[in-house]
Amino acid sequence: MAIKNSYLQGVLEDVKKRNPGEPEFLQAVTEVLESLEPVADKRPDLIEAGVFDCIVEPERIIKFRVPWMDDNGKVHVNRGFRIQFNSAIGPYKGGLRLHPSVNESVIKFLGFEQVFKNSLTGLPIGGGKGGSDFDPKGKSDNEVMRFCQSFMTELYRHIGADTDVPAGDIGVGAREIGYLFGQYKKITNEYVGVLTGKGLTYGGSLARKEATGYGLCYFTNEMLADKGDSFKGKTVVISGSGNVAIYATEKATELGGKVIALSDSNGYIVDEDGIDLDLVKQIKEVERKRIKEYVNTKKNAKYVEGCSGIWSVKCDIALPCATQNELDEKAANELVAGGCKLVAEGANMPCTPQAVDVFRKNKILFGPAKAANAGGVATSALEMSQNSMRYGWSFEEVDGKLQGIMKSIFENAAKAAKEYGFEDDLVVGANIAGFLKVAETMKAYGV
Ligand code: NDP
Ligand code: 2IT
Repeated sequence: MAIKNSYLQGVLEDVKKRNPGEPEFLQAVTEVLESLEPVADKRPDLIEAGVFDCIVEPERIIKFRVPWMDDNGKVHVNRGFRIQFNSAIGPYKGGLRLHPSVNESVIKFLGFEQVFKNSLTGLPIGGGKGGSDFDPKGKSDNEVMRFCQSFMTELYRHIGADTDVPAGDIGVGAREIGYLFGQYKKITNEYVGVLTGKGLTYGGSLARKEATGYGLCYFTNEMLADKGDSFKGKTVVISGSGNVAIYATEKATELGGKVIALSDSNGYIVDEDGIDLDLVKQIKEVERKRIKEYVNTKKNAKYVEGCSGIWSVKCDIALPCATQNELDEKAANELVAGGCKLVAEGANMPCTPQAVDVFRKNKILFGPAKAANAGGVATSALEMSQNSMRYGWSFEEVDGKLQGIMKSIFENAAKAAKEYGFEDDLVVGANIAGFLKVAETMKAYGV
């Protein structure tokens, strides 16, 4: 889809000029602007108010040095980021990623996507993202603790329960959130909901750990139900084996699907009997080992080196839950050839634009990340609500709200797609529905 609207073409040209060498950010902006073309055509008032120009520029970029000492007394220096992208509809909200591939482009693309995703949840949260090029793999608990403490020693001055509320993402789970929250509390002498994904003994919400994976399956279930279908009897392939992949596997199985493959960045496992999730949790959550360990216990399963091959495994439903651009055109064609009927994104931007084109051409049902994986941040917003009330809901209450939120995200995205002449195109629908709430608010505030 090339942009024809000359105004939007100009906005995109400016973004390209201003952000050279940032391919992930440009990819995310291009996709959103392409799908906002019908809005730009219909709403000259938003153009006049400068909304399109403002929405592609982060409100604030914070970049800082993170020095820390390893167990041998050697000093290391990483780079930290927090990008406060848009606070029109609520405090900046979004995860922190710890991975060696983190740079400004990656955090900017994630922050930009977060603005629209958070709007889709219907809850009062703006968009932000942060992280560092620190690699937690192979580090001791003490090294991770020292890194997190150093990271928070700078970050604390920029965040706050009503200002900016970080959470987890790749490489950041309960352990890291614990160290980060402990340091925040120590520095500020305040016990407030400044992070989400917290442990259950210090203000965390029940069901937050499960929320992204569960939400992805609730969303997928809505896509299927809309076509008179369900998870029952479907074969499912899920990439990754982290937080999102594990709880997507749990819910897909509960809903009647059979998950037969999982991966990590080294390779993938196939278990035609259906993945033994207790074993995966033991390997990944408890022992923090590689997914290939699975075949040491499960002799009927196989392990294949290289993670991209997972998309050649025949399935009805594919849920990419690892990282950006992990599913390209070749992989999309393999999925189509294998009879796959639905792809929904648990990771952020896991499918390349060329892969999405393949799905469109072959009428594969496609659930974009902003809508399909919004359950995690939605439940983070529910954690913020509970912290403000100094109260906690039961697992069932939170899970019930999550189900309602995923259903309404699906309905709103489907409705917007239809209204703007792109029926069944949830990419266009999610982008338009997410954009409009933020755009109307930005217009209301004036320049
Ligand atoms: P985890 O760190 O728990 O797990 C990440 C998984 O993805 C691991 O299996 C990891 O393998 C794999 N992975 C990471 N980077 C790469 C890479 N470059 N190539 C191949 N595999 C890779 O992270 P999450 O499960 O939390 O996050 C997964 C995705 O979901 C991310 O895109 C994240 O942004 C998105 N997301 C997360 C939410 C959350 O609440 N946690 C909410 C919404 C979206 P390895 O161990 O080998 O690195
Ligand atoms: O990409 C995402 O939505 C997340 N990593 C979750 C963010 C959050 O604030 O819970």
